[in-house]
Amino acid sequence: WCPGCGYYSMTEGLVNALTELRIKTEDTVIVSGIGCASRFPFFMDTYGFHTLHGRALPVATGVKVANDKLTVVAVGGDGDGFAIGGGHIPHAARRNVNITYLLFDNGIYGLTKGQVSPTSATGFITPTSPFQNRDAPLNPLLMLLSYGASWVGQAYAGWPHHLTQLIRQALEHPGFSYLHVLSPCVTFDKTDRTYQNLDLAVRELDADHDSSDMAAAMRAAADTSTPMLGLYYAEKRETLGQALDLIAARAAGAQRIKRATTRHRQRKTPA
Ligand SMILES: Cc1ncc(C[n+]2csc(CCOP(=O)(O)OP(=O)(O)O)c2C)c(N)n1
Ligand code: SF4
Repeated sequence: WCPGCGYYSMTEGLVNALTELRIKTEDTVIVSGIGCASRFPFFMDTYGFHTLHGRALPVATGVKVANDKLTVVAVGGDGDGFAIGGGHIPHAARRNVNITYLLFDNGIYGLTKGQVSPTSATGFITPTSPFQNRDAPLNPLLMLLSYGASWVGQAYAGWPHHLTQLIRQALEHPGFSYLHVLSPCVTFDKTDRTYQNLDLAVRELDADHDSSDMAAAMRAAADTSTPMLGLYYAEKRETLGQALDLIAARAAGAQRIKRATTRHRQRKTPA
């Protein structure tokens, strides 16, 4: 990673949060797609999986379903998550897979040297948009809220202590937790999402923000003029793991009834 990249704060934040929660390295799996974030699993002293571009979430879902005891963290950039991988987010969210997704939004494709991404600002000039980007950016927070994510928060790489606390809360949440992290790409964006600009733009969510109120969360997410940091929304509901356990128990019960009925019929049938 380039010196000053927001990814360093994220690594430190995740290490600190895992340490504070006493989650063992051997019980942790970091899953990445492709992009600068795909170095993440290599920089952590945990298990890791460097998957295909945009495919961190389905692989992370598989890891969690295979071993529910693991703490599974999917990591990726805005291109990985909202361009090529955009079809996976709604399903991980609505199924409430008990994993944490850390999305590092630098508003650019960093690894491939600075093209526009789905969250780039209109008017942004890059090698692929020399006459300014004309596309409107997506609103990831609003998308995640409407997809049914059970925990949605926003942090900033320039506020490392706040970031650590939000990562910790996201890890503690029993369900799909989505943390959107505003993170400057210091090498390929010298004009828009810089530390200088973000330092002036961001602020904390209002102290009286009610994170159980979906409408309030959506109103805050829709206000893109001032990116607000903190926990937007949280609810507790059945996770994918719990749903699968229930189905397995029902299937086992159905098998027992079927076997008992078959035995009963066999006993009653005259030889
Ligand atoms: C199937 C496929 N298509 C395209 C690419 C090229 N590619 C690699 S990373 C990337 C975008 C990365 O951007 P982002 O996810 O925002 O991460 P960043 O590098 O900015 O952290 C692209 C388009 C690829 N590796 N694989
Ligand atoms: S290219 Fe940008 S996002 Fe990638 S490591 Fe360098 S500063 Fe970070």
